[in-house]
Amino acid sequence: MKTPWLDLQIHGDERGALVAIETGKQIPFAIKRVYYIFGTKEGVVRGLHAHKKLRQMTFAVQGACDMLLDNGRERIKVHLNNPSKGLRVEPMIWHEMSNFTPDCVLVVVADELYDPNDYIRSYDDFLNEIKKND
Ligand code: T46
Repeated sequence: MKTPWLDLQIHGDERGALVAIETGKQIPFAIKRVYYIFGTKEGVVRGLHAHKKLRQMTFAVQGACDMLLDNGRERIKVHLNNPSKGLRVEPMIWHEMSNFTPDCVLVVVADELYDPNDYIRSYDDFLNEIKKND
């Protein structure tokens, strides 16, 4: 699996840096929701699910964490530590986030509002869905 990175332009000057993300430009979907994860405790693993339909892009705007992406056949572990890089999390990708640094702020943009029914929280169910769609 190729790492689904998105490189963002840094608008930097003597004052510092700014990165913009806009629907239809850097983000290939209309953004309906933004959320951010911070203050994650040491040793915690978050995520542990796949989404049925949701499309997302994640950005470690501060600090670092790891993200495991698993399409049911292959898995890759990606280190997020660069605020000018986004990582795509497409539907039917099992994902787990770990090794959060104490200062990590993970910003996520999504193409849908929050819907608990869109989550597949059992890895066995996820694999069964993948097999069904083969
Ligand atoms: C994902 C990964 C990357 C809401 O009320 N609204 C929201 O939009 C979200 C995302 C969560 N919540 C509530 C539901 C839970 O009571 O916030 C609480 C923590 O959510 P969750 O345990 O799902 O968090 P993570 O870090 O395991 O997963 C999150 C997203 O939920 C998920 O869609 O792909 O980050």
